[in-house]
Amino acid sequence: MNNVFLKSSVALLTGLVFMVFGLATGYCQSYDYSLFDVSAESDVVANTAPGFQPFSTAVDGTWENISTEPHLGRGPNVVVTYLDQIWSITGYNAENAEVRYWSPVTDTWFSIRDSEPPFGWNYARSGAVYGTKAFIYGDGGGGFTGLWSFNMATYEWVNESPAGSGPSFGGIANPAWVADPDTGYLYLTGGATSLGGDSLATVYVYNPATNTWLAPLPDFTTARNVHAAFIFTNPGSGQKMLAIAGGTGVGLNFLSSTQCYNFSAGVWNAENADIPALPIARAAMGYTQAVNHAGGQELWLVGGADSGINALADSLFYDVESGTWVDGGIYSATAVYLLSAVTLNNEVYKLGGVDDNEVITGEASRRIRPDLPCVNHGDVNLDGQLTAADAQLAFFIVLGTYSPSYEEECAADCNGDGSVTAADAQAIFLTVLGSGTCVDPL
Ligand SMILES: [Ca+2]
Ligand SMILES: [Ca+2]
Repeated sequence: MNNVFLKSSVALLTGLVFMVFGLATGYCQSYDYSLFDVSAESDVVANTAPGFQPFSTAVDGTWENISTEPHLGRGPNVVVTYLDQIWSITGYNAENAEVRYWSPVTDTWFSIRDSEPPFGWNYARSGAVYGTKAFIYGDGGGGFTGLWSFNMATYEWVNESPAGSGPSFGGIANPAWVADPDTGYLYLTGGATSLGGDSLATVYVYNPATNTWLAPLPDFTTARNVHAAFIFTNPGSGQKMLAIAGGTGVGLNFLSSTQCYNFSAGVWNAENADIPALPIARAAMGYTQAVNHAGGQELWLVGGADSGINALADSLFYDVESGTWVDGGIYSATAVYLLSAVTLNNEVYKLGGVDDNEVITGEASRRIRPDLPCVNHGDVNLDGQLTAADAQLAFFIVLGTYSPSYEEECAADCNGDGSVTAADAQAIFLTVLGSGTCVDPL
């Protein structure tokens, strides 16, 4: 790596978050695109931990670029999904603080005019969605304080005033938010008291349905920030778990440990007891969840930095069913940390971040699921039954108003000719009526 300054500076060795703080004063965004030609420098770390499953393009899929986010994106950044689109809500980019969204139908970014937050650009690194709102909490860098939401339906920013007792700090730097789709609760895990401040082991719980801070969870064992958080179900016990992974701890050491909170028992299990440690210590990564073709959960980590503060170009996921970390492949963009990852139509996306030269890059990519059997059965909504709803959904795919997953698209292609047309929708409807059939009957 060429980043002599990073590696030689004692001040910067005080850690990633302090380095981010440095961006506030010494950083300027460059539009010299030659700065982005650093692909040859992308660090690829061999994941060789025992039990680690190596990457195979044929089996595990490939990464491809999507359109670059306008204004070079953001890093750190808050990116969420809403209405079959990817939304870049806020984060660090002193040039432009507009909210943007990306459509998979046209591979196009759209900027929302006059959508800048009242506080402008900031260091928000994570957020969570409930309904139409993306929630973020004060960035710990003084950019803004307290709980804020952006309503993706009305384009309104609101400084929320929840009931209950929330964080004692007006801001928390670099936390990891995660939403529980079952309860709607949003969990604000870890982070630091400020940029460059002490790491936290706290978990605050927000109920967006009632706009209330609920009782916090017990602290986890190792305080950490710029980490990952997930909610998954343990396939053995059937118990719901809150998982945290990686990040930087007190003393700004990079962590490979994981820890899981058992909601049923109300306790944090021992570190690495439920999910084995990461193959390497990693911080400031993107994180998101997806499911495999059998419906098993995947907990994803994308990019980030290793303990030498080298940006990482790889990805990996914890396969909940098999209990192993699996290599997710090298994403097809500049290696970055302080990026975000999201899942849309069950494909994992990597958005934004900063490269080894601390330059933001709006580069974006997604991981294409591997070739699978394409089953043309007409059950487009995959509920096991063939009804008029399947024909309707096929029509929406034809009209471009619904962006299907791989399985859904295969299902909609009733005649199996490789594309979804009105003829397929009609054939599905006729099959429902008993006067037709798809090429792969249910
Ligand atoms: Ca169906
Ligand atoms: Ca067809």
